[in-house]
Amino acid sequence: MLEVNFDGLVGPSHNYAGLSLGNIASATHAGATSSPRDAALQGLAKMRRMMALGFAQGLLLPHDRPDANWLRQLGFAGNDMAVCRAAWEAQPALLRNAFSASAMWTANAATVSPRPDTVDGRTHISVANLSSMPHRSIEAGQTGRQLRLLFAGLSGVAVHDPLPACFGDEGAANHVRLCPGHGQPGLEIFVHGSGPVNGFPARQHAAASQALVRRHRLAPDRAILARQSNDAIAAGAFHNDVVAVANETVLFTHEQAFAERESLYSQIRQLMPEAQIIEVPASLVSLDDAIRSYLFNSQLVTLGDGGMLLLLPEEAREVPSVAHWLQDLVGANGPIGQVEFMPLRESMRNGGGPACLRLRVVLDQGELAALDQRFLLDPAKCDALAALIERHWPERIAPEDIGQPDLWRQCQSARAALLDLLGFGPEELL
Ligand code: SUG
Repeated sequence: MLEVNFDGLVGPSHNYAGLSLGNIASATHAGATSSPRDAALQGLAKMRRMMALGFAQGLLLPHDRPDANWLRQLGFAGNDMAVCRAAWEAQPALLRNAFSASAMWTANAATVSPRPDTVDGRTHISVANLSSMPHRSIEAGQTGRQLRLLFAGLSGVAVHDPLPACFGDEGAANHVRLCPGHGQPGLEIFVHGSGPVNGFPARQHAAASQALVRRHRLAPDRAILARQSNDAIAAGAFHNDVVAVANETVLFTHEQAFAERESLYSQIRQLMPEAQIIEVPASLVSLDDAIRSYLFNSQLVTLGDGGMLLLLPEEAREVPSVAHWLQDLVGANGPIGQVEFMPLRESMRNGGGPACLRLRVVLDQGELAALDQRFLLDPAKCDALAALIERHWPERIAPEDIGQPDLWRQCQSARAALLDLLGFGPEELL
């Protein structure tokens, strides 16, 4: 079996509205001017790089923004433009939420338990409710529709509705899978926070993780619940994938990622003796440096020759402690033999690194062929997407632009052109 990444294509409304409490990059860049076109091209370049490395690559589509239906639920009436105008006049914050392109971070779209891990032999996928942040809570409906279309031809895949909103669930960003190989039974670690910590919310609730273990039909020896350390949340690790990442047998983590880490490590070693834990000590890379550089928000993948590559954001080599540590990592002759850096600055400024931008799904070749192929990429489709983005995506969005009807129209028509290019009917994803 193989692991396929589904990256979120950055939508035309990408902007810096400072909407995510506890996400330091989002707060730091609030009010800055964004470049949606660059953002989408940077994300697409990462997808192309993964394909060049030999991996199958898919995408999930930007959601309809501004989301006039959400504003209608809040009592604004009229056609889309009237609703947006009324919201902007009455409460601009509501329109900013309805305008967010946050669906690009597909690590938060859903949690995936591949079939080798489940008692019923089905792959279970739960759409995340993202209920901790208003702008992200809007995503679940359109995400669910895309995932249902994507997997419609696969009888062995169950796509579940989001959990009730009182149990905050942020998807795969708080889920770590260790396994001897993608197609072999693995060990799934569900990470939650308990908080708030220093005013920052714990976005993944323990009760949500427990519910996912049950509905995904994971046997007791295939699932562990782990708590994020309060230090990590306080330092800005609003999701566990900001301080840990795994691939096959390797867990790559910061020393301060987990509460009670020794007991977690011993549970992992007991249930999966092959596990290799690469822990970065706080004495060499502080939690602040880890979060600033997004060292752990990387894609860790196994290449054709069996060696592992860590695909990092460029920011990781700009932080001296991290750059030194990476040099030692590559020189150490351990499982991670190569590192590579990608420019993803636009997404990074909202707290989204390489790992945030992708949802991982384990499939076999037959299942890959049975997916809705419109969500899969090849080089020609990438070229066509790049040309479409150049033509339709706004070059920049300043905070005051968010109230402009011309921009709302441009975002709608850019997305319509995208759906048309990929062969989706206008109503199919709504
Ligand atoms: O949910 N940022 C996202 C970043 C998500 C990163 N995902 C993972 N770690 N997997 C968030 O905090 C900022 C939007 C704004 O402020 O305009 C935002 O939503």
